[in-house]
Amino acid sequence: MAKDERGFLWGAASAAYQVEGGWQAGGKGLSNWDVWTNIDRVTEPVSGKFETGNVAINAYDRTQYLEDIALMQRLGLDCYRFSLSWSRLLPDGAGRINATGVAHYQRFCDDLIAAGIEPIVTLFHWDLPQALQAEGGWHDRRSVDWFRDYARVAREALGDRVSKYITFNEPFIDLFLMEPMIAAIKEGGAVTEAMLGRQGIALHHWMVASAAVIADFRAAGFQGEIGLALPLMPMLPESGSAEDAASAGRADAIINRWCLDAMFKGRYPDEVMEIFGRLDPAFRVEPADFALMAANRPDFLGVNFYAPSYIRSDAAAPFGYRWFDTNPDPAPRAFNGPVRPDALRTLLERIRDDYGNPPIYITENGAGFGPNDEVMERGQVVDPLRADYVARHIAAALEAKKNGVDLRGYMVWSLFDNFEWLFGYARRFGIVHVDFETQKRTPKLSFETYRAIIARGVAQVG
Ligand code: GCO
Repeated sequence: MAKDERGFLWGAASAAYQVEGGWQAGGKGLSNWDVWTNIDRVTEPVSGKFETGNVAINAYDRTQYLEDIALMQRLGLDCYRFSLSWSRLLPDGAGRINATGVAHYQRFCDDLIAAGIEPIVTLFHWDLPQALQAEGGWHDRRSVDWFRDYARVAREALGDRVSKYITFNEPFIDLFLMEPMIAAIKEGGAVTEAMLGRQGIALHHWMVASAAVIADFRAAGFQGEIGLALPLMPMLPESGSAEDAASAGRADAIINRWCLDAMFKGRYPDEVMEIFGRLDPAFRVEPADFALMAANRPDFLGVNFYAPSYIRSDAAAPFGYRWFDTNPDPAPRAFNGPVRPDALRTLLERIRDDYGNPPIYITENGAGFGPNDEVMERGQVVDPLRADYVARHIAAALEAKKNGVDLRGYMVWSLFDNFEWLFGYARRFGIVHVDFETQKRTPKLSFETYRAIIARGVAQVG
């Protein structure tokens, strides 16, 4: 039961590979990230260190996670978003079900529910069973069926414990940032436009698989809500030039509208069809694929928002623009970009206007800052920049809600410091500090800030 008077859900988000650890515990199979970190050592070139999610923050361990759930209760959370490790449920990717993995997630959900916290499950947050990766992963159209089978196993395992699912987390970031960077690290080269062109095929498979699973869930009588979580970034031209404006439009089509159009309009933007059709002849969209998407609109959109992105035209760069590394904004900068809560409000209002005002959960929002962003003071971790970031983004989101956006909840990224992918443990996003040597948790100032906001509820904005 939501504690907020209008049913608004206050939550926090995480992902299996970033928190669970227990990489070989309880019959779990290997995932692509287990291999990339332990064998290919992909964190070294980026973070300067060999780091893995083998232990992470030990969230697979029940003694540990019960302590963590107690912190969630103290914070006042209504919901906790986490992802399932596919290779924990199906160690070989398909076929044999691992009963220990099933029991783990059942018990974790039961423990959350007993604490009054609703589990929100992400089916795929980037860790694919290695057996499937070796078969070609998401580039193989069979991945649609692999994902459908896995999603069915997950749904049947969790039963009525879970009434909100997210099929995929952040198609664009995983497929266009992480995977190409990892390929470039392994091959010792740079990310090329041809590599990105090929990723379009994988993204198409995600969108088909998502629509297929939504159809499957409904056909099986699932009564809850099922959606996707997208990384949405307002694309701001770096200058007033016509080239930068055109590039920002193109970036918006690829990064934002591609998946939004798929979800809510059952098609892809013309620019996407043109660019990806040209880059790779294997990029094929069957008419039936669009029909499937159109017939299976998600129940909600999960918005992952960190920062807007500045776009600079550059004929030599993939798709003719650079992004992420350009930032003329005078606003302070967090790890993921300039701190611009106004851009969150504008984004939410744009979705309201362009996509028929769908129900929205903010499924991730948070900030990683540099090494000096938080200091230990008398046993407390003081992180004023993150506290301010969270408070201002919530205020902006509630402003949008007041302006008619159908906003149903807010989940902070993240409750705990954790394994930040290629950056290893060097980037901290938690509102709870984790000592990665001892696993000791220490709530930060931002935890207290968020706790006070939750206690006041949505009524705090008009
Ligand atoms: C994401 C990633 C998270 C990151 C977070 C901070 O969904 O973007 O899923 O796993 O940790 O975004 O960069």
